[in-house]
Amino acid sequence: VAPSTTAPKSASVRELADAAGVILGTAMSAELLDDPQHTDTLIETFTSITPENDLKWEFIHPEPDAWNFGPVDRLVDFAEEHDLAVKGHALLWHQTAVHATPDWVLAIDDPDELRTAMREHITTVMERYDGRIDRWDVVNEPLQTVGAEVEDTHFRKVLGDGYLAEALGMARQADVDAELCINETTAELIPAKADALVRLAEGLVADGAPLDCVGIQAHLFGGTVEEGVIAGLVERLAALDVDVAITELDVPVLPDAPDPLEVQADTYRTAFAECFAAGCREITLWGFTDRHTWIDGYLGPGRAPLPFDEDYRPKPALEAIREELAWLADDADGDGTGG
Ligand code: 9MR
Repeated sequence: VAPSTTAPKSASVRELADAAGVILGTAMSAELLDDPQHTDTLIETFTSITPENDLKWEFIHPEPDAWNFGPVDRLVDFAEEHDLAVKGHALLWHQTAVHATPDWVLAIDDPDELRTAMREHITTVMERYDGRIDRWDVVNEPLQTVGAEVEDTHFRKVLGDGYLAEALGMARQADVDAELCINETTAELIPAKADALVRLAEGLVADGAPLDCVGIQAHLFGGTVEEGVIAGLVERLAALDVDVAITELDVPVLPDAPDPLEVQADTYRTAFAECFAAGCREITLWGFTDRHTWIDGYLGPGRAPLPFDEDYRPKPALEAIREELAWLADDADGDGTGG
């Protein structure tokens, strides 16, 4: 759809994203579908959802013959009803600190058996949501969380470095139309990891693996992001001819700093401005209300990382997002002049 050149002054954030021709997404769990305050705000603000947890192997396929499709089915139905896109997160994710891959998979040491389990998992999930989930994190966090090496996951231990290309190939066979992504954390915080991510994507593309997109998660733990870092990373990845998106943005505040909400708004503004100027077509936030955020469990309460407060009231960060999208909608001809 060609973006319209002007958005009405009273436009919702969602309308502005549409007018700008970009995807504005949020993560959500199926259990929040029962909270109308949550769904009303979401529908008015976003154009896409990502299941926060319900699609992870551990949840959707906990035993070899047990499938738990209900929560994702509900999310996909909700999305369709409200004309939202859906991003699939994530087909493979193994990290020892996070139990996203079930033990029965981690117990498979035979390469052919593991390939069979991967193929069955990827194919069953992707075929079920064929045409309804248009882009997928095929592999989440292939690199070390803090470090710049390829993470030595169970899949890599058994199958070698080729497991990434193999997984992408299985996904392409399961759904030829879907966009296939890898998704990585802390690359915007650790320069050596940014280099490693670019090298990894470059290698996959050079080997002919079906890689269509790279996600930069952007959990901005420091509360700010150094100017130019997001633009630089997006440009380097986009130069490989893959789509680049911010996929899990949140910005915990530094509670003792002066004007924490203004600093947070500025950080959202920088992330939006740099990502879109450097060629992103999507920014997805990891939730949208401080009432429901993984950051409470990870960094402790009170870090309020999202653009709506605990009572779903818009914060300065939402205004910053609105202004960036309005500017982009006005600049829908893409000449960088705002008109
Ligand atoms: O927000 C998610 C949290 O509720 C889960 O407990 C956790 C483990 O499955 O995953 C969180 O989401 C992560 C995402 O899937 C991948 N990137 C990092 C996110 C924050 O940990």
